[in-house]
Amino acid sequence: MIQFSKISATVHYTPEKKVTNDDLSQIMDTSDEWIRTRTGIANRHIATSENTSDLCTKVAQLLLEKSNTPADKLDFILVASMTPDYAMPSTASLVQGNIGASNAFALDVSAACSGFIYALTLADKLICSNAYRKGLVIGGEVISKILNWNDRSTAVLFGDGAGGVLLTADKKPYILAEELQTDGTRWSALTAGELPLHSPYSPSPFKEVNPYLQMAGREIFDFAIRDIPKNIIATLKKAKLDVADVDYYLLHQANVRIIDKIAKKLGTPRLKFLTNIEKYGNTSAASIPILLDEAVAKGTLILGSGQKVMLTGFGGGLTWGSVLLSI
Ligand code: B82
Repeated sequence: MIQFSKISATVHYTPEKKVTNDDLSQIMDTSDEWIRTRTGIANRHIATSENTSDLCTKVAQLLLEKSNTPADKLDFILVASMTPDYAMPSTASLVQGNIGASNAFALDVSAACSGFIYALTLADKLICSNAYRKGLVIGGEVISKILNWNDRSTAVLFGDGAGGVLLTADKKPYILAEELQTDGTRWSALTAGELPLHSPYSPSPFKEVNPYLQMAGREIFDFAIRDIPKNIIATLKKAKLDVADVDYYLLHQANVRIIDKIAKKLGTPRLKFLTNIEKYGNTSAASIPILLDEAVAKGTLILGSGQKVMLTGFGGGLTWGSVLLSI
């Protein structure tokens, strides 16, 4: 029997500590007005003791509880993150061990803010191959640990959090189309955590590297506005659907101005673009699953309703991509 994949549960989890723009203005030269008008951000959650695997483990446990799924029934766990606990083992391995998913293989997907979209596409293909039936796809980040807290141009933009979905096999397709893209020639516009050579056999002095997140703001802003509408159109074309056929657009929450401009370029009502950047800031790979779960919790999106939903991520790599759902 041919099988397809379906999102059967959504959850999210954020660390308890909330940090407002006013809180940040106490520790750096910034203001609520500056942050809000340029980005749409008012608040973010910052991890004080939990690492990325802790946030992702919480999401995994909540997904199992919500769907009444025993951990040993999972076939795979994919974690999308650019802020893993370790370079090795993967964050997904830590999650697999923590929840006792003894029959699941686990791996991380490294595609920055597009990570959840990349992981969801791979998970869909795993299930559509007929080899696997059930898996978790989680996006989780503790970006606060890679931020330069002395750089007000980046430190105010990001937040910590995690979100995820349970993907299960079904007779009919819920994922209608996917379109993933990468342009590795533009990688230097958005980077974090270079691991430099330092063996006795490499030339000294060793290269000095910036361990923190750095971004060429204008360059990536222009990338988002130019390349994302094209990607959305290409995804729709694959499903033989039009911009107007989509009920809701859930874009990576990088900056509210990016969302305004993409809505305008597509000629779609801005109301169709859900946002929660105000509450969470930019949570990278976690932004789309957090937004998705909040929309489901609010009743804006109803699992099993057939609403058409476009999920679109974009970020470091450069990577970008969309998944079109009949949710
Ligand atoms: S910005 O460069 O400072 N800017 C745009 C010109 C001010 C309005 C800026 C800010 Br502030 C916040 C986000 C971006 C941005 O373009 N972000 C991204 C673009 C593409 C892919 C990912 C991101 C991201 O931040 O995750 C620019």
